[in-house]
Amino acid sequence: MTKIVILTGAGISAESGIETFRAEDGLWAKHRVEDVVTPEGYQRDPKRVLDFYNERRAQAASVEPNAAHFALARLEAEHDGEVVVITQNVDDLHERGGTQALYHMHGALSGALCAVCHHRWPAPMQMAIEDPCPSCETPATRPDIVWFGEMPYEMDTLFDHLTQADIFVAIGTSGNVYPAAGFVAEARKAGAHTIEFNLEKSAVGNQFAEHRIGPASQTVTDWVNSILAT
Ligand code: BJW
Repeated sequence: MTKIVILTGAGISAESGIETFRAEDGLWAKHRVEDVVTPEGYQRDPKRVLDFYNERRAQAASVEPNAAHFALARLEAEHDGEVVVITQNVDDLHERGGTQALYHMHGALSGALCAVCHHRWPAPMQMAIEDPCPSCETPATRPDIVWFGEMPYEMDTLFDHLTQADIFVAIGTSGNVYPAAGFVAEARKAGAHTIEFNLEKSAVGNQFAEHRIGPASQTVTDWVNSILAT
């Protein structure tokens, strides 16, 4: 039975209406990386960081999963083998599309984290720096998101999945951010067939055996249909 491991990035949610990071009009055209996605940026100006994520939380709640999210959920339900989705995205469109075996390696907008005692709780729609931690009561709330210089979540489990993969697929990710950008190399080392879905070849595109160029809603749906037909 074939094990399929799928890495997704911002491109899979783009057709739902969520901005990517590195597009010309993407998030990094409007915000400085060091201001909003680093622990140092949060220390300097926590309100700016909470506002950045409050806006993105509201945006994510206002959109719907697209055909690519639904196709991956159908693959998981109907494929005669294991399907695991690892997402770098912090939105909940995979869950709302029906995917169950899912890892949020960069955290989720739905989570709050205490910067002092590391207690976790569900994030309100609008987070404010005055919000006390429900456990230690310090007003040090932050989103439960992995910033640059922090360790992505569940790495040991993710590497275990990668070493067991028969097929490794990356969808809508630019291949600029590690460790996710290194997953294709891990999967190849383990003997997996590798396929990249993107509008263009990514920064690590040369490492993939196969490319499907085009919008994910179309290319991923076609691929899932072809896998389920065999
Ligand atoms: C479509 C489409 C459509 C559009 N259909 N496709 C030097 C060398 C190597 C590493 C480092 C280095 N210096 C520092 C590092 C480490 C650093 C890093 O990688 N830096 C690089 C910038 C060089 N990484 C870290 O710090 C990470 N932690 C870490 O490494 O810990 C140590 C460790 C050691 C050993 C093992 C393991 C770990 C943490 C990284 C945290 C990333 N955080 C962010 C922000 C937080 C989340 C959030 O707010 O949402 O995560 S940055 C941002 O980039 C976000 C994303 O998840 C991530 C990836 O972006 P993604 O998804 O690829 O989006 P885009 O916009 O870049 O690309 C979209 C793609 O979609 C494009 O290709 C489009 O073409 C495509 N597309 N429409 C198909 N319709």
